[in-house]
Amino acid sequence: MNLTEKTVLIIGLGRTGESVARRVLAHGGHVRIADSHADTAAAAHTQFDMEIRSDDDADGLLRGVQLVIPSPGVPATHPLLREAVRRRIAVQSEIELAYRLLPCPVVAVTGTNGKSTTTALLGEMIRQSGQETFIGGNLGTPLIDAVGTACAVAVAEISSFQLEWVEQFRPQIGVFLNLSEDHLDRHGSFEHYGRTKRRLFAQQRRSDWVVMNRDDTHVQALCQGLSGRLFSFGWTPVTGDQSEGVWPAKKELAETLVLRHAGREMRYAIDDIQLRGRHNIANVMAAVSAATLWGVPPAVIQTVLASFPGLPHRLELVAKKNGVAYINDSKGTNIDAVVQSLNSFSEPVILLAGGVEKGGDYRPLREVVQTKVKKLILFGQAQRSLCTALGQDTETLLVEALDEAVQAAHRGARAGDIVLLSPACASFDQFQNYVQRGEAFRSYVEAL
Ligand code: UMA
Repeated sequence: MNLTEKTVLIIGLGRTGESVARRVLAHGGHVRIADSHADTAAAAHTQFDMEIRSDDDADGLLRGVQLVIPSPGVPATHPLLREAVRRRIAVQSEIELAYRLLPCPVVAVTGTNGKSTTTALLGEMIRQSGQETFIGGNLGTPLIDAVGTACAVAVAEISSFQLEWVEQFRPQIGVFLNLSEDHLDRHGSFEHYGRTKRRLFAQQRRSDWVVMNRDDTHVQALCQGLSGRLFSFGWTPVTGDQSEGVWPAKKELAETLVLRHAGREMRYAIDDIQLRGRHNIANVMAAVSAATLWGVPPAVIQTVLASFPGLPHRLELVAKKNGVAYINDSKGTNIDAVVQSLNSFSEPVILLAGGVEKGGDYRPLREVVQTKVKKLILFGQAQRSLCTALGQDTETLLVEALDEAVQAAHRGARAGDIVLLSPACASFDQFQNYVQRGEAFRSYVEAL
């Protein structure tokens, strides 16, 4: 892809926008930036010597532009994008541009939950096998930052937002973890959300791999008709002599993973992994599958499994005070993630939830709230709808903000309880992102 002397309009100057701008400039292109919060964006990027304009002057912004790169947070309904499409100006997501500029292959992970953990674990397995490995994407470091590095492979977490404007993006291995309701405010319907995720695999060829969750009926349906070869993971053994796949040797208390591939059967011990919960066993199966297909030696896979500490803001123990464990699961931003997190505990849970709604139905939380949650503390914009959906299922308290929620949880907790921040919502009413929310939780807990 030749960017020399091309004028590129970047919409949104966050992490992605800044990385794209630097890359376009490095390739000899001209950059124009539009942001709906131009002043805030400019203040956050003072080291960035470039004009940042408000996004309301479509004509002026699009004049002479050959390529538009929207940041992931910019919806396809954005007037600038609509106008760019009307004028037949090329629109590409950051991952599409990155893919076209990258000299190395991409391994990509998508799904509703578990993407970051699986990406980090898989990336670490490949890295420890001796290959220079970029690990990033939606995880935090934009994929385009891999361009210009010496990496031999890029392992990337890919969100549905990033898949809205892809054309040629083609991972050699694509992992499809699961699909449940999320981001309906952006995608409009569950069907559209699923179809958008499927775009990750659309350009794959017969030589590529689709690692898929065979227990997830949505994933199964969306994998029909793909060109890549299917390799599946799930809770029950694959049957038939020729069958390939991964499964745990014990169903509930999984202790070993069995992997069958290319006429060989391998076993991996998973008793001592530090990742908590059944959902993480599925993430581990996905990572082990993709690592095997990439050619990582079994001994390396086993070593990484035993030492991987998990990621911050995902069922992260931040403190234990008076026998009460305080767990930061700020990345639990949708309903299914909270169900999975609650199912990881046998102890009574005081659940802290709330924030900005994403258009999902909270009712699937009811059963697990009834059985696991001794007290529900709700904060932020979504507290009323959460209370309407779940308030009758357990003792419920409404507070304004997270700091009050932590203090109320502390007052109501007894030794042996879990205080869990797993909000089921986005963070943007009171925080910049889930990371800032998780850090705030940690500091409120430390101050108790
Ligand atoms: N902006 C506009 N107009 C809009 C929307 C945003 O101008 O309509 C501007 C904002 O004013 C701001 C900038 O765009 O200045 C922010 O861009 P962004 O929201 O795309 O955020 P980035 O900082 O570029 O971060 C993005 C991902 N954010 C989103 O998808 C919302 C990050 O994922 C990702 O880590 C990062 O790129 C690097 O790849 C976050 C996320 O919440 C963690 N992702 C969702 C999720 O995991 O559920 C998909």
